[in-house]
Amino acid sequence: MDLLVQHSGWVTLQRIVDDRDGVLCIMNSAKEIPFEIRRVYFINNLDSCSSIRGRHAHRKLQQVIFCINGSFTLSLDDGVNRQDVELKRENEGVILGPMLWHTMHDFSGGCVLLVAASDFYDESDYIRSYDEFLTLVRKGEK
Ligand code: T46
Repeated sequence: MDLLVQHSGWVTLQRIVDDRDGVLCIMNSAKEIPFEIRRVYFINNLDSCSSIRGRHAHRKLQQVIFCINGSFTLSLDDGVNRQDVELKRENEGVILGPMLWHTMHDFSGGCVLLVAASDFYDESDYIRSYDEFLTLVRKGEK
């Protein structure tokens, strides 16, 4: 599926399957991941498929989000266009660039999210109000 929202795109990791059990995927900083990685975090133990995470945008942070087990739906909104993407392949990630409202939901059983981020955690980089997000997008368009 093409990603039509701004500040996004697909990242495909090399996936190695050999004559042993298991699948090996590799992410290289500033190669497949389009920035230097400063932080990696994961989200697991999602007990309810009706849980909702995200619902924010970042001012400057760049991230790539993967679903390394199970599946979930990623809703993207650049302030003009919206798109829902199902993440279910462990080697296919989605870029979450700055100023992209994102929401994660409809988690399958055993779903595990892995995120590579360009910087350390900084709450002041989060936009957690959708109204503020839209105001900032509209200001940026002028
Ligand atoms: C994002 C999506 C994809 C920290 O203290 N350090 C960290 O590195 C992170 C990621 C979170 N936190 C704290 C901040 C909150 O008190 O953990 C708590 C939960 O964070 P949040 O509500 O932002 O979690 P999600 O799942 O909604 O969002 C996370 C990332 O925080 C966010 O940057 O883009 O995953």
